Amino acid sequence: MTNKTSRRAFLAKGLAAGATVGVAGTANAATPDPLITEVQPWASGLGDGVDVSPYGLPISHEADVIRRNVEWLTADTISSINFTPIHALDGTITPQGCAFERHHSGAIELTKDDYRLMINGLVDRPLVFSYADLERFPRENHVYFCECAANTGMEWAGAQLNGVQFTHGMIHNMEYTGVSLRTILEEAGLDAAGDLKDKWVYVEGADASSNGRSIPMEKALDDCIIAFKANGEALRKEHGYPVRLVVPGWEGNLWVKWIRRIEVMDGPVESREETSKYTDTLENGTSRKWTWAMDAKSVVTSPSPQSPITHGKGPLVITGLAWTGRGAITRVDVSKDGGKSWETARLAKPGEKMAMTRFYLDTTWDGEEMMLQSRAIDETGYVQPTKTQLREVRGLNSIYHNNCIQTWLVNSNGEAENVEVS
Ligand SMILES: Nc1nc2c(c(=O)[nH]1)N[C@H]1C(S)=C(S)[C@@H](COP(=O)(O)O)O[C@H]1N2
Ligand SMILES: [Mo]
Repeated sequence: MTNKTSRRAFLAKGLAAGATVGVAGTANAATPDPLITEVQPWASGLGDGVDVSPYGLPISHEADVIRRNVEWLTADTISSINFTPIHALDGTITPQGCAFERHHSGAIELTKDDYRLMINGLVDRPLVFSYADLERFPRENHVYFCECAANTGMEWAGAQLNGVQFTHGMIHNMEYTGVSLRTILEEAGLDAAGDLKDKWVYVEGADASSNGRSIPMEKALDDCIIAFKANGEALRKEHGYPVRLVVPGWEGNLWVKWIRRIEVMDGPVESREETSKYTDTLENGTSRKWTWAMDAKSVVTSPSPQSPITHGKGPLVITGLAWTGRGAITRVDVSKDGGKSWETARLAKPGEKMAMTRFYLDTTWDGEEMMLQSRAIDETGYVQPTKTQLREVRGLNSIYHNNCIQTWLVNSNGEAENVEVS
């Protein structure tokens, strides 16, 4: 029996029995519901005309679906981070208005008129592009996730933050429109660079921090995008308006916002952002560097601490997100018993490269305690590790690149909390 037919059978049974199980659609038809039988205020007058809100905002009843920060994490909000409310979203596209922000020196305001993009170094023709110049090159559209390398970084030592927004919300997934970095590099000409195999590009932003990072030429020529639109509209100020770099599958720190300069070089710069930061210190005190790709990861977004079960026993939708920086997600498994047994979840769509995948487990809950976990598998065959497996390789000194399996303990009231099952 498929999930769909079993659910239909359940609903039919509920209706026949007079329905006390609390599923919408099973209300007793013998008791009049004033919401149906009485003329309501919203049907007794007229609604708003068009243009009451020339650019629409979420309805006030959804006012809690917002980015949030964790005050004690950083000294101030200028060099800080906030988190996407992934517990309250569905599908895979993150609306820009609630997509997490990470700034090293605050979000700057640049106009399209003031915008310049320089390309120099080992190129045939150093060039400067205005915003209008960029718009004249052939465009591409792609959906990609952007995950900060520090996502889940507070969970290394044990369960810490009580909500998936805070444990996993340093991620967003948007459709980008822009010009491929390859197009721009070829416009400047790469003959001067000679053999491209060991060449790099150094990219920096127009903000005070500059957030400079080195990227191997192979990646620069592969799939990076000089993006000026996200989800169909201009980038928001906080995401790099008017232009940012998109580096599919690689850590968010490389996605330089307000990008102002690209230098073709014969080696990496070893900037602050790729030495003292965004490296992973191992148990023996040495650090891994150039850990660019985000490994396969997944998390149950509901039920979760900020999204408890409120409807009682019966049909329950367990859902979450999976992603990998090494291609596409091929399978997600869900466990209700802390990883002892697993069921394969339903993917809303086949996994797409370097983009988020939504999964569902359509199930029945009888009020039993659950230790909910999810485990992602990607097209390389890589399986998302347990916390123990990750610690065996990485020790306890790391912050970045924590992709271990997350556990939510759901009690008989449907409330969930962050617990460690290693
Ligand atoms: N110019 C510039 N680019 C930047 C940053 C920055 O502070 N300045 N922060 C980086 C980091 S660490 C991350 S995780 C991503 C976050 O992108 P977002 O703010 O759009 O979510 O941008 C990256 N690009
Ligand atoms: Mo980041």
